[in-house]
Amino acid sequence: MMTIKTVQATPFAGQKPGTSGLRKKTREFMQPGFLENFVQSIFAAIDGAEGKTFVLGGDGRFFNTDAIQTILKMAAANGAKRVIVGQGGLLSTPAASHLIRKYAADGGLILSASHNPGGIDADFGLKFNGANGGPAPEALTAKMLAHSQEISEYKIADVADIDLATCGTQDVAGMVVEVIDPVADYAMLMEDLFDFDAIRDMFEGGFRMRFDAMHAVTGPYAKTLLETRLGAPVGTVINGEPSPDFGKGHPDPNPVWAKTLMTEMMGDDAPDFGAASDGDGDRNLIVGKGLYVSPSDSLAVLAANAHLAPAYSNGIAGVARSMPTSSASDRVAEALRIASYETPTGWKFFGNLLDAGRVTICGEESAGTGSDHVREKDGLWAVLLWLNILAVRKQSVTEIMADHWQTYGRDYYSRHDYEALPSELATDLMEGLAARLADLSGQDFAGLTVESADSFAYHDPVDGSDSQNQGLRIFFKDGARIVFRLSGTGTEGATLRVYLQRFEAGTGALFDDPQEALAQVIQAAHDIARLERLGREGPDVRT
Ligand code: G16
Repeated sequence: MMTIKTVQATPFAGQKPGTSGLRKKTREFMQPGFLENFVQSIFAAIDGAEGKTFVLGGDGRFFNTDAIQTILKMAAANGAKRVIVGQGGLLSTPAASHLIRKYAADGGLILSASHNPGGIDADFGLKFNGANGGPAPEALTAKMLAHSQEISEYKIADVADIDLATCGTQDVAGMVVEVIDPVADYAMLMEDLFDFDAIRDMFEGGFRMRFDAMHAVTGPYAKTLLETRLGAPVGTVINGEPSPDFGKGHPDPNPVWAKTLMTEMMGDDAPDFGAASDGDGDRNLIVGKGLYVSPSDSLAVLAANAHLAPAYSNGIAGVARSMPTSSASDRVAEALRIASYETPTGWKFFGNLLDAGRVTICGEESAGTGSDHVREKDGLWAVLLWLNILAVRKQSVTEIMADHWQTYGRDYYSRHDYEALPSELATDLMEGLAARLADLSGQDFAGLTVESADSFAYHDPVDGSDSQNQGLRIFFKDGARIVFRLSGTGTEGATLRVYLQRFEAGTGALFDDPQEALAQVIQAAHDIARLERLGREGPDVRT
């Protein structure tokens, strides 16, 4: 006879979801009651779990399966009807988004701290996605927080652990648990979107690719899609076994953390195309032979060429980018005479635009690109769209970039991150800068004259909601821009992000090193924010 236990709960401080769900140190998540309180708060925020269907899975990091067991038992105790869970507890974030939509679930719980390292001394995270497959909007995360602050009890079924290893259906305290192959539905979706025959022919013709799964969740997805279905040679996918600590690595697909791939791609015998994805499979890195493609440029190229893939052959409705992302995609939207939108950082802000059919493709400087096929950014989708474009255009990545920049001009772009700063110092710097914004116009820094400065606010044109204080923007007379913003995904102190951008016309120097091309803008950022106050030699990460 199964029992439903009602357990007394005391609120925890610090259950405020950030840019993408609740991210904390793993040990904090493992404290007795911490996960339980937040899960109960999610259920409360969506007016209960009774009779509902959820999708559940994570990126395989340390504590993933323990957390899944707890969530399944809590879903059962709260009266959920059915939970679809990835075999072994695995689901990439885009695959989870797809399953929510495909099986008309009421939502999904996704366990990941994305690109942050995994392990008992690293990071863990949990986010809730709604029935459209997208991350909970701010109004919903505010309800979760409110409930977490006044929680007095949670419910959990007192049952044995559920078998996650075998695909099939089980009954857990009256709730159906369906363990499914995490890859199958997603792979079918990708086959619908892209010209697999053209890509297969390209591989048959000797096209060489390297995909670094970074010991994270995309390994099984990439092997199935690239090696099994598209015929790329075995070994195309490296680091393809998900591991709880990502092989002790940092599963963040940027030139710093994907160093092995970058070194190979810059070498003499580099493959034609290189790519990587992050912990939960929603980010991507694109690199050609000897040429790194910045995420902002990748978004612009994908928007300009999407019509070459079957799913977008009738054109795209519009493009959205997060504010700190470069203006490269705006130029494409203008040329295509389609709408473009500028939203705050966070994929959740794209959901309404996608649902309303105002945009088809979205992207962010933080290495996320995606389309209306799901409501998350999607790493392998971006890689496959690139492959589809390469297969149709029969050109190298460098040729495609050269053509793109000659047509639209190049937005030289880089982001400098200062990580794990004392929170007070970072807040102080931002507040001080915010207070000086109004006086900056007309002032010169490193030879650049400020034209205007503001704190970015967003008015959602679909639901009318407003979001304030989304980053400090400084525009210069020659079209350069600097943005200062504090990250909302860190788990230690504060991370200051400095986003740097400068436009070069299509007739100018298009292949300079971005750090050199941006030297003046970088100096201006230092002078304006007096970055020497951080006491650092330089940024921890330059994208
Ligand atoms: C999340 C969000 C993205 C955001 C990124 C960085 O990505 O979904 O929209 O751009 O964090 O956010 P921040 O600058 O606040 O750290 P992910 O891949 O970590 O889920």
